[in-house]
Amino acid sequence: MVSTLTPLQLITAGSGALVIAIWLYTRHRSRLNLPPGIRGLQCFSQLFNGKLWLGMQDLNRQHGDLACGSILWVHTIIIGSAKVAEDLLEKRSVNYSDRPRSVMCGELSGWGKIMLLANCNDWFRAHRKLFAQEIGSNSTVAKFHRMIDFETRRTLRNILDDPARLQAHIRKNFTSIALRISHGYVTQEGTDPLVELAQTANSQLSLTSTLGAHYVDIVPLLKYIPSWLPGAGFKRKAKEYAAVLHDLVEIPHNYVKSQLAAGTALPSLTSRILGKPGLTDEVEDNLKWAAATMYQGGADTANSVGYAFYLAMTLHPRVMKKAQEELDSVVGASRLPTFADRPSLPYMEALVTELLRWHTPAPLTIRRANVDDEYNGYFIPAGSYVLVNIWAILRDERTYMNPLEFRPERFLGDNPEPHPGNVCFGFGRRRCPGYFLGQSALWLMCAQALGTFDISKCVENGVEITPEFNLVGETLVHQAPFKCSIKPRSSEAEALIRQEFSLSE
Ligand code: HEM
Ligand SMILES: *[C@@H]1O[C@H](CO)[C@@H](O)[C@H](O)[C@H]1NC(C)=O
Ligand SMILES: *[C@@H]1O[C@H](CO)[C@@H](O)[C@H](O)[C@H]1NC(C)=O
Ligand SMILES: CC(=O)N[C@H]1CO[C@H](CO)[C@@H](O)[C@@H]1O
Repeated sequence: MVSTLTPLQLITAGSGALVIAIWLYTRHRSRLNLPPGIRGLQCFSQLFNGKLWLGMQDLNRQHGDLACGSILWVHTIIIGSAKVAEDLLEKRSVNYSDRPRSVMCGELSGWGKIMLLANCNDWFRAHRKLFAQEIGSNSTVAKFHRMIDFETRRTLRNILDDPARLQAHIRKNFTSIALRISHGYVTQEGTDPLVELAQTANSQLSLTSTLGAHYVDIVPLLKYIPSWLPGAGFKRKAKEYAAVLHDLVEIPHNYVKSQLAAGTALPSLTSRILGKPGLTDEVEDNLKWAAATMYQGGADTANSVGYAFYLAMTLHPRVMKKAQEELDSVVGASRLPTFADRPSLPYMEALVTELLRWHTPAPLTIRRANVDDEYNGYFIPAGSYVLVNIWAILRDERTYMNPLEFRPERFLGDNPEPHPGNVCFGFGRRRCPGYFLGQSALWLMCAQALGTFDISKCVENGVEITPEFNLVGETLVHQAPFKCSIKPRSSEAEALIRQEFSLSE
């Protein structure tokens, strides 16, 4: 029978079958119940009208905690509550732990080897494991307490001497802590080349990873166009970014190698693994990228919160005084608070907790749905982007009373509100691996700052300046630069900051 069909008939029959198959498939899909929401250009303009997290919050308010939208033509699921985020990203984490394909950042600029952008493969697991061994719990972080203390004092001294450069000092400090742990590198006084490098790399990461900012992320085939063509500027940019990333990975790694050869290496993640017998190229490559991730990842998030702390204190003198009263009664004025005081300072603890709720350095996290899934009767197609609005969850009136207020008391007493830690560091198997380190380092920085400084609004020409809460940036955000006054609380406090403190006991 078949042999009697002409080629034309065959083609006609074949395309007829294809049309039917597509029709059946789309009919099946459109019957599946997508979450409520909007799509197309309307969605795009709502989402990208200013700050992405604000547009997303509007969408969730209109359509519920599981809404759907699209970023250009990629189907996007938008999550606006901790419950839905936990149900999907934690309980079903096998299927929601990959990141979307990122051509500009991950492939062309080379960032795909950094844990933040890697998919959940062996490479990723090896990195998570290195992080977990090094800083994955309170007890592993405890061995760094003295170093954190040392570095924090250095920062306070710098802030005291030059308060106008507050943001730079804080950035330098957290980068210094991370570099000590990852590479045993002690930053120089003043401008340090590795701190500058991390800063440059981080701003490039933020630029390239912004959703929808590069056509090549939407049309991956564009990555093959030659770089000399007009319109291929992104390829030349990517090359420039890749060179910076190469330095970020290689320079500190080679530094440790030369220190090891000279017998002067300080203990660190890198020196520990490099010193092991039987090191393979594969392990070394893994180590190099994991250590760079630690130094780069630690640099920008914690310092963003540290800088916001000074804004919170400037705007909320009542909270600052209350924390200082607690410090004065528990620690006294003759020494700086240390980690040993932490359990006896509940108000200080609540203050840092509130800081993590009030200011989120990473307002969103983004994943990719690996497989078709269903949640509460709604269909989630494989390949969708899954965005969680961390920022909105932490200021949701259903969870936090008067969420815009900075009020540490919400975490004290018999009926405390939920700790933001389960949200602000992300979810499931991708939860921030700097969770313990970040919280410890922040706590000490806040406690020592309040032990020694009065932070207040600054007065210029007789006019008091009230700074504003204003997040700037895309994937990683910071408070916009603001002015405040930072003065030692007393000459005794100033002497404490200037006191010699040696790293060895
Ligand atoms: C207080 C400060 C910090 C906050 C609020 C924070 C927050 C976050 C968030 C929300 C994520 C995304 C998680 C997700 O996708 O669910 C993340 C990922 C990450 N953070 Fe942090 N972080 C902080 C400090 C740190 C520090 C100190 C380090 C490094 C030492 C670090 C390294 C990383 C890395 C490497 C990732 C990528 C993890 C992955 O994709 O699997 N973070 N962080
Ligand atoms: C993940 O997806 C697979 C394949 O669809 C499914 O069998 C499995 O139940 C899912 N796992 C979870 C935890 O949802
Ligand atoms: C880690 O230490 C902090 C501060 O002392 C404490 O609040 C927290 O519960 C500890 N976390 C774990 C998992 O032990
Ligand atoms: C730990 C550390 O490096 N502290 C730094 C904090 O910031 C100041 C100002 O940039 C640095 O000079 C300190 O060295």
